Amino acid sequence: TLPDLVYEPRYKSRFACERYSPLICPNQDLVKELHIIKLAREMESEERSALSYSRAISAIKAFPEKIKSMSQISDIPYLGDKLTGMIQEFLSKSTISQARQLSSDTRYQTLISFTSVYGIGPHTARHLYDLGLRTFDDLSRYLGSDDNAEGSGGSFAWREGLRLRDELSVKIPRAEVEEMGRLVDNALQDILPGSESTICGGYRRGKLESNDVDIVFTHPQGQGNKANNMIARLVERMRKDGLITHTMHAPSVRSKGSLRPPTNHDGWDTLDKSLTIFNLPKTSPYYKGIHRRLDLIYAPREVYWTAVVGWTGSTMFERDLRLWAKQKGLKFDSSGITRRRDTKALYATSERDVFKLLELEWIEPRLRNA
Ligand code: TTP
Ligand code: MN
Ligand code: MN
Ligand code: MN
Repeated sequence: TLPDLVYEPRYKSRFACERYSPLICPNQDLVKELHIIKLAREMESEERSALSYSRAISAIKAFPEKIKSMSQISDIPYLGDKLTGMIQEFLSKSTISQARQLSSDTRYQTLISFTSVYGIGPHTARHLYDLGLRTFDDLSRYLGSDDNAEGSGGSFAWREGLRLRDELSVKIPRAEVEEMGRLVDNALQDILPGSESTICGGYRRGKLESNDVDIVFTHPQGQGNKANNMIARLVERMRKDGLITHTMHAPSVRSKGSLRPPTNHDGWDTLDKSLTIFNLPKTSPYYKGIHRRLDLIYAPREVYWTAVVGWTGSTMFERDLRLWAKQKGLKFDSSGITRRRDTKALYATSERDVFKLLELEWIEPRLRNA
C-alpha cells in the first residue's frame, strides 16, 4: 500500500497537544476579544461555558493564517454556532459587541480587579462585590474593620495579598526570571550538590514577561515523593537568606510526620511544592524592591521530565495531554505516567521521551502556547 500522502494540518486536531500554538498568532486581536468573554465566564464560575471559550481560543491560536473569510475556518475544531457568529461579527466590525459591553461593565471590571489579589478567587470576589465593595480602598477598609465575617485566616491572607498586589502585578522580564533561577539553583547546590532544575511555565514557552516563576527541580539520588523534605529544606534555606518572604502553600510542612499518602490537593499533581513570595537581594543588578511569585516544585528523579512537561503548560496544553493520554490507555500528570490497565508506571528519560511514551509527536515548548 502507498503511504498516506494526504497532509493533515495540525491545527485540525481536537487535542491541543497535537497542535502548534505560537505565543503570538496571526489572529491575536480576535483571540483578545474572545478572551474577555472567557474571563467573564470564569468570573461568574460558569465553568462549562468558560471551557468552551478556552477550547475555541486555543484552536484559533493554532490556525496558521489571518482569518479573512468564514470559508477559512471550517476546519478549526470547537467552533460552534455561537463562536462562528462572533467570528463573523469580528470580521465585519473588528470587535465583538459582547466583549465591548463586558469591558465597560462595572461588575466585570470589579471582579477582574478583585481576583488580581493573590488568594482571592471568583467566588470570594463575587461575595465582596455583592457586599457593595468596588475598589481596593473599599477592600482594605473592609479587611481593616475587623467586623468582617471572613474569619481571621482568610482575611490575613487577603490583607497580605492586598498589600503586595501592586508589586505582584508587575510582570517579570526574562533576564530577571533567569536571575531568580540562578539564585534558586545556587541555594539548591548548597544544600544538595548535583541537583538539577528547570525554569518552566510561561518563561519556557517564550513569554517575554511572566506573572510568576515556576521552577521544577530534582536530585540524581532523589527518590520518593518527599525525598527528605527537599522542598522544606530549600524554602527554609532561602528564607534564611532573605530570598523568600512568604510561603502560601507548603504541603510538605503540613503533612510532616504524617503517614498519609500524597494527595492531589490542587487537582494538578501530587508533587511536593511550595508557592512562595520571593525577593531579590539588594546586591543583585536586577534588584527593584519588587516582590515576585515563585513556585518551587520537587520531582523525584524518575518523574523529573514528566514534571517539566507538566509545569511548562500551557494550561490548555496540559488539559489535553491528560485527555490524550486517557485515550491511549494511559494516565498523565506532572507526577508521572501510568498505564491504566495495570497501573504500571512508565518512566521517561528525557523530555522527548515523555512525548514518545504518550505516542505524541514532539512539540517544542515555544509551540505549546495553546
Ligand atoms: P502558571 O504559573 O499558573 O502559568 P504560566 O507559567 O503558564 O503563565 P504565567 O505564570 O506567566 O501567568 O502555571 C504554569 C504551568 O504549570 C501551567 O501552564 C500548568 C501547570 N500547573 C500545574 O501543573 N499545577 C498548578 O497548580 C498550576 C497552577 C499550574
Ligand atoms: Mn486570584
Ligand atoms: Mn508561571
Ligand atoms: Mn505558577
